[in-house]
Amino acid sequence: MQGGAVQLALYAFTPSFVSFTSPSTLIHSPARHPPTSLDPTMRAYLYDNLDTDCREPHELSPSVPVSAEELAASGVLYWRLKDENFTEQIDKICEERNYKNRDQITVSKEGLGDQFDAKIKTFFAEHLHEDEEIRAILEGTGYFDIRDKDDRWVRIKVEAGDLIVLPAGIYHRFTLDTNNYLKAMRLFKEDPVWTPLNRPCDDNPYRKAYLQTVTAI
Ligand code: KMT
Repeated sequence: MQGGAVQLALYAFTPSFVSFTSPSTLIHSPARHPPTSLDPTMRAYLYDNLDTDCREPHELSPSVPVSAEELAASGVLYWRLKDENFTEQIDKICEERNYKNRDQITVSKEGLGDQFDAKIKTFFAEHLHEDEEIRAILEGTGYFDIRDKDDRWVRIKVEAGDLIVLPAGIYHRFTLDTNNYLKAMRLFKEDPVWTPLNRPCDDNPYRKAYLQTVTAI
């Protein structure tokens, strides 16, 4: 999976939403390295929209899988790095992409203590951030749900060894699965900005810029 890290390094993420470059363009551009995003073990699929426990898989039957390329068309990047030395790769990525800060979060009753219920609720409320959300999953499992370019919920299963980048301005949410445990490294270009802006915030400039990038694809 070395190519995954290389591709990540090649993909010139820009700190400013104004100069955001379409990830799908880069993924499909003539590459010195073959795209590695077609990881057959990746699990992303359309969400069934049933109003039951969000920690269940919520997969349609039959399932409607969503490929890494389709995710990239929504500006979402996903890598499975587990076959390599994960920590080394993360360090390299941080250096190459200028992610200056990082911390860790353990999303579990034990890890969040009194804040658990409130945090879980906040994470699962549909929201956006004015910055990228970059998460390397260190332990455990969970789900990121993102709105695709057609405003459908896509569920992405994450587990130890995964790295996911959600662009600024995308509506999304996060939940644990029924294992109730996930430990993640959060990576930041600058100081951490946590503010979730709950939907609707369609007039937000980062939202508008994001929509321009996905409609341009
Ligand atoms: C967020 O902002 O939605 C999160 O940080 C989710 C928890 S980290 C896996």
